[in-house]
This record gives sequence, structure tokens and C-alpha cells, in this order.
Amino acid sequence: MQRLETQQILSALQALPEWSYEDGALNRSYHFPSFTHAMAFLAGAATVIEKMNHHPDWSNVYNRVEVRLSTHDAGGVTQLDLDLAAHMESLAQRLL
Ligand code: H2B
Repeated sequence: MQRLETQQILSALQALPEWSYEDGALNRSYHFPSFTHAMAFLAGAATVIEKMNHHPDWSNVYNRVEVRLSTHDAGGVTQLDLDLAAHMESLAQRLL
């Protein structure tokens, strides 16, 4: 998987307006209605993540989930990160 150039990343993020490109990674903060919603999001995303074998840096505090996506092997953002961000976004739509 090849690392993408900044311009390619910014252009792809036009389809993911809630995501930002900072510090070499894609970033998104989710604020769910409850802890249960946040857990449903994490569990749903975990299935996709395992299928992709592509893992986020993420953290949870109560109803908030902070996600940071990069491809460690490539030292930056690749198409895999954009694909995972799109999957997470469609999962989250049903829970936000
Ligand atoms: N996830 C992420 N985000 N970046 C990686 O480089 C990565 C990964 N590498 N999940 C995978 C697993 C790698 O360890 C295996 C061997 O493909």
C-alpha cells in the first residue's frame, strides 16, 4: 500500500467532511448519544477492521470516540485509511 500525497488526501476528504488530515493521519471525533451507542460503534467497526486487517488508533471516554487512522507500515495515509474512514462514517450515521 502506497502512502498518498497531501493533495490526494485533502481531495478525498471532500467526501468525508467530518474528517481532518493532521499530523500524518486522518482524525475524527465522534460524540454519540450514550455510552451504549459508542460501544455499538466500536463493536460494529471492529468487524470491518478485522476483515480489512487494518487497525485504527482509537480511544473512548464515555460517549466519545476519538479515531486516528494511518498505515504504520507505509508511514502515512493510504487508500486503506480512506476506505476504513468511509466504513466508519456509514456505521456511525445510524448511531449518531
Ligand atoms: N493497521 C494499521 N493502521 N497500519 C498498519 O500498518 C497495519 C495495521 N499493519 N494492521 C498490519 C496490521 C500489519 O501489522 C499486518 C502484518 O499486515
